[in-house]
Amino acid sequence: MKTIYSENHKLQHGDFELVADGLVPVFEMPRRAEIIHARVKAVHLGEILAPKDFGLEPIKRIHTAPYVQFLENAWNEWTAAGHAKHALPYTWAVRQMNQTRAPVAIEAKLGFYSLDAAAPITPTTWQAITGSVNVALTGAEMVKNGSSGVFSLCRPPGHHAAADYMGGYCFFNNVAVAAQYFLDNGAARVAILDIDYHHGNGTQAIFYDRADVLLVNLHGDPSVEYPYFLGYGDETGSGAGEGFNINYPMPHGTSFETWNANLELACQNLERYAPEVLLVSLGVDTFKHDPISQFLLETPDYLKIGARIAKLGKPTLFVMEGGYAVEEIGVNAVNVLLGFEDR
Ligand code: SP5
Ligand code: ZN
Repeated sequence: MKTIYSENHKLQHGDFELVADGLVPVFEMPRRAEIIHARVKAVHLGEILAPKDFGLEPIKRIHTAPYVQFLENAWNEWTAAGHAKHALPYTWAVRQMNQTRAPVAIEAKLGFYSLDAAAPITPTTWQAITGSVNVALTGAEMVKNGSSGVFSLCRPPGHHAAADYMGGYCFFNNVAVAAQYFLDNGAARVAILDIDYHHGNGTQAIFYDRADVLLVNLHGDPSVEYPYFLGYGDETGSGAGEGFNINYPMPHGTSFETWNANLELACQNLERYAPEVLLVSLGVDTFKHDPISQFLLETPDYLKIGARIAKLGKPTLFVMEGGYAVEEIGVNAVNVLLGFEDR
């Protein structure tokens, strides 16, 4: 399997994120992608290619123009407003507040276009996030052209980002942009399987009323787990999209046995939908030693996951999402790919 990778991911390196305990050093760090990259090389997974530049048009098929412009200009506006440290939001437009009138002050825009304070904007965030989308799109183009499986080693991740907000370490929704790319280049039915520990709220929000993308999510129960406000089992899609969103929330402490039973149900739904192409939001924060997560999957389990996905028999684009047990992230993520290839 070929891997798409860009050194540009290193241009996203926040200092702090805001969690329940206050500001803590970022969990989503460059070393994550470097460890995965090293593992891809160590097991000779296949050729490693640099991404092509697809420009902003494919991004704007998913994200609103004001949001893209906000991200492009955020650092300059932030410094022009007299700030020097990395930009984090701290005021949000909740419920009865106006959620349609975009504010002018950069401090306000940060809150307007975010769901939390875990997506720090640094001087070089823009290059890193456009690079990450290009990694996904380059993999998508290769799958479109006939590859049976490609690994887009995206960083930063994307599945928490919606059409017009960032959060959860995500800025652009790489997997959603790639899914739309397939639809814009001849596919009629696309499926996304999201196996990151956290619910892919951004991907769900983007495709919720659409029937051309089946989204299946396996994740921690949102009543007790981030992103908290989306990801329940009764969220099944709306309008034309009714039935095309499937959630499998699971409690803290879920073992591989239980998780795998839900993967089996997820795969049966994918088989019924019969997509032309499958995208996998590949997070390995389901690992039992992940520092921010509460599932109990072990390293060999990831081989079995890859093998089950391969059984679907679809051209497959793997898009890297989360995983914060940094020293083990390479072996765990690449095990999914090795399992897919029956190695
Ligand atoms: C892409 C992805 O996996 N994003 C995850 C964002 C999770 N943000 C919430 C982090 C909560 C951290 N809780 C700290 C517990 C440390 N003991
Ligand atoms: Zn995650």
